[in-house]
Amino acid sequence: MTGLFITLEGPEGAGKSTNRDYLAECLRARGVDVLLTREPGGTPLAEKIRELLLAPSDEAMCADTELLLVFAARAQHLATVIRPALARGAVVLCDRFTDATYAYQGGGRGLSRERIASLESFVQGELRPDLTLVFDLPVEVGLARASARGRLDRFEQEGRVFFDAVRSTYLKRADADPSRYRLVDAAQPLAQVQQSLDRLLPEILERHRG
Ligand code: T5A
Repeated sequence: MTGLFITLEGPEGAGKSTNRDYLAECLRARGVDVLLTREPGGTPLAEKIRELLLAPSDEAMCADTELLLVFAARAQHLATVIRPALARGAVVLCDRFTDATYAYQGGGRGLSRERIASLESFVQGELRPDLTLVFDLPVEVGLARASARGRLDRFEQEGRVFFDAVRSTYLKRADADPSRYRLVDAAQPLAQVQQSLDRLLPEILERHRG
């Protein structure tokens, strides 16, 4: 039995967590076994690494350190949460995964695609998401939503150039592989975003059955 691995991606404040919960509700209402998780994090140890990554600090974190921490958390998350859930046949809904590494450490920090790809193979082997929903919206709209929550984390304190690179990396990746990525216009009101997800449900259920 194998499950279905779905990741939700996009810039800050795109509505990934809100819509991950909505999608989970829709799937559970149809009797599907759903595991909700997130990155960085998803296990107690990986959540500690998340705290290191997100906390603003006086000591600047090197881009390579950031990259290795992201993949260290991912290795733990895959081994103890994601792979077991897929093995029992669940739909895994993961708020961010390796596309975020390409977008933030690649696009944002300027690390090479090859370096990220080699860690991706090392940590994940052949495992890639079956489906990736990219919630796209103008950078300023997402940042306004994220800042409305209060104190900004270490990534949210980055500047416009960083977030433009994050967004354009997501869009390029989605454009390059239409079989895996679905672009969702996340600037619309929430009810309309959720209607877009409703339209994706038959495909998700079909892929899970298939
Ligand atoms: N990171 C992560 C890396 O650098 N490399 C990696 O490999 C990985 C995995 C994680 C940070 O780590 C970085 C990227 C991130 O900076 P995070 O908290 O998981 O941080 O990610 P954020 O994007 O910061 O999470 P947010 O909570 O800000 O964004 P979401 O989840 O996209 O948005 P959500 O659902 O919390 O919504 C934000 C607000 O907007 C409202 C919601 O009600 C909420 O108040 N909202 C809407 N308002 C109007 N219209 C809509 N359509 C709305 N949708 C949501």
